[in-house]
Amino acid sequence: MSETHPVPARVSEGAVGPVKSLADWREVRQRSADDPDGFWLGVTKERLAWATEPTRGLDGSYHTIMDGPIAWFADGRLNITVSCLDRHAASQPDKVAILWEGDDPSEVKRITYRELHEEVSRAANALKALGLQKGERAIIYMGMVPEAAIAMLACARIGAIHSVVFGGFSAEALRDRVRDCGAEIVITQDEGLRGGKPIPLKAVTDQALEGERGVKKVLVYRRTGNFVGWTEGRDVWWQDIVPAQSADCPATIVDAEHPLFILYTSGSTGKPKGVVHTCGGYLTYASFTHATVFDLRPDDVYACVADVGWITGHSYIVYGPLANGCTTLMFESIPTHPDAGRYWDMVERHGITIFYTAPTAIRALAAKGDEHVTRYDRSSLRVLGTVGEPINPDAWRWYHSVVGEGRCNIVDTWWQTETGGIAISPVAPATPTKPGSATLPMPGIFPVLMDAEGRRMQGPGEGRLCIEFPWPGQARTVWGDHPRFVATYFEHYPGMYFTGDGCRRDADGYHWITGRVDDVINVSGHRMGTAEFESALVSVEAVAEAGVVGYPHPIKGQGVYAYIVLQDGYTAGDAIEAEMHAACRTLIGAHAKVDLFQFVPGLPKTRSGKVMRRILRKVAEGQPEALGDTSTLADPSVVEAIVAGAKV
Ligand code: 7RM
Repeated sequence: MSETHPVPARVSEGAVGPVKSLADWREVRQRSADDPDGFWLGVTKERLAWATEPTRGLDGSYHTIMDGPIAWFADGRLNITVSCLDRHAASQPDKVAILWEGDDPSEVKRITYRELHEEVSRAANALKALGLQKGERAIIYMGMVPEAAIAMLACARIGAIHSVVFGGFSAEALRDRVRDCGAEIVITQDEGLRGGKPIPLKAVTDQALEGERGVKKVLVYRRTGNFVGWTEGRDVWWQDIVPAQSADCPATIVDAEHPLFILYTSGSTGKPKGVVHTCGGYLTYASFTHATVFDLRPDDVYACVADVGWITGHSYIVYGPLANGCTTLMFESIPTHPDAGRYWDMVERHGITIFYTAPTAIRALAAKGDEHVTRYDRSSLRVLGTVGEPINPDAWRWYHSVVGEGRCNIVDTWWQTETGGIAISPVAPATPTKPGSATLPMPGIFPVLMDAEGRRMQGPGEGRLCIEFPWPGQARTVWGDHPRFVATYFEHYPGMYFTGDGCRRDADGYHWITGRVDDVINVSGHRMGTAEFESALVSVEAVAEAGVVGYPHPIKGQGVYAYIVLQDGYTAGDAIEAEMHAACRTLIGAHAKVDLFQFVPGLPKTRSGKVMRRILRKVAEGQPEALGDTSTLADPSVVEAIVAGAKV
């Protein structure tokens, strides 16, 4: 695999970002290695507006992390909305901050930095009026309306901590998160709108909050105007309270390490973790990586079509772009509404220069035919980004040659909710690319591959991806459970952060992410725990046991394969499958759908009763011949039945 694409001239010429060439990349990385404290202090003072500038870089280390979180810039004080709003409202008040495209392409809103600053201030005053205080939590359960970003920033303005819950999550999932973070308030909307279909956000919120006494207020943005249920004394219309507030809200200055947000993410247990990011370090890293990777230029029209419910939306729709004073697009709809040309229609209409999406969307659109792309003018594009899962070389080449006509660099950005921002990625004007490779680490990121014996690997090879040294954007803890944070990320390989991913490094030092090595599956870029599926499935009365694994899926990246053991007296069939689908939808959300069910007489277990997931995976991957050592199985006949009845 030596296919290498040089950086197109149009991308390298006129670069303005912190890293303009490969030589720059080497030099900046070297500085970040030689003096991490000095390097990041320099970056943050240059990029952010501090109320009190920090003099300290990193406090703590991975060796002391069990005693408490690391800290960056600990003696600095700031309010991150000053960096995102006030300074741009002063220096470029009429520049469009948020360019919003509604579900219907004719619905476009342009919110300038001056307007955004005012609207966030009003919303922040409204939150105060509703009783929300510094350090308290607000759940944001919304679709892709500008008010979702405004709500995030309004929380930050008053030092409150937000937790955005993706609008596809069910009432149960929402309730779990409300409880786990102890939210005082939920901010939602009457309904979302996607692909012409209403999403019942308020109705789900009502269901989630039934019997919950902790949530005092529900702030509801009216989007569709359809009828919704109402709890007097608790529910307040956004339109009734926000516009009436003063457009002046002094920013609450907080310590650098004050939490900015909690974002729940799936891991190998059934209970999602509330990953905590803090103000100073997170915004420094989001801003730096956004400017560096995309080589952000003053007149760029930047579009990341993710959802604010995921980390990509936090770092690369809201916080990074606004910190950098750029025009950021918010897209309410789906890539195929009204047809598969929607993205490229937007590129033409808005003159988008940087476009950032997920491999699953690229594959789905490639399958619809090139004419949906080629009928629009894409000459404004300079950088094309992808994130969320490994991109297969064919989809990469389609993105590069059909969408970008070879004129753009592709940035395959590897990162995680926990890393806060892009960690391994090409730098648009600097890095020659190879289809399918996330290429090289960002300044300040020091990846290490570990072999099966827990030894550090040198040179080319494949192993488990760890990162050796802290960086400002990384998660600090799991909300309410620091021991779990330590156990999940820092105990596998002492002295290192363990990512949960496998990775190959080639002779050029390029990184090729091979996927998760833990029990996390990645369906269309949505990260879900197999244990979450299993617990939903066994909630169905007929189901005795469930074993869930991922398998390769041509569009979604991974599909969900569920092995089901029924209770005695039940027979497999459509009725039970329908019940199981309903359980996943109710307990997790609409995006959690099992693709294949296989009814089996039992799960393959060791004599000590541990499910041998490797066997379930191999069969689902269509490689029953590669089962490996099955000598520790309690009942080998189970495996024969599984292989014989395989669905792939
Ligand atoms: C940003 C985000 C994280 C997991 C991560 C990987 C996978 C993300 C890439 C990728 C290969 C990429 N956060 N992943 N980006 N795999 N190449 N460019 O997705 O927390 O939701 O997921 O996603 O497995 O561990 S996330």
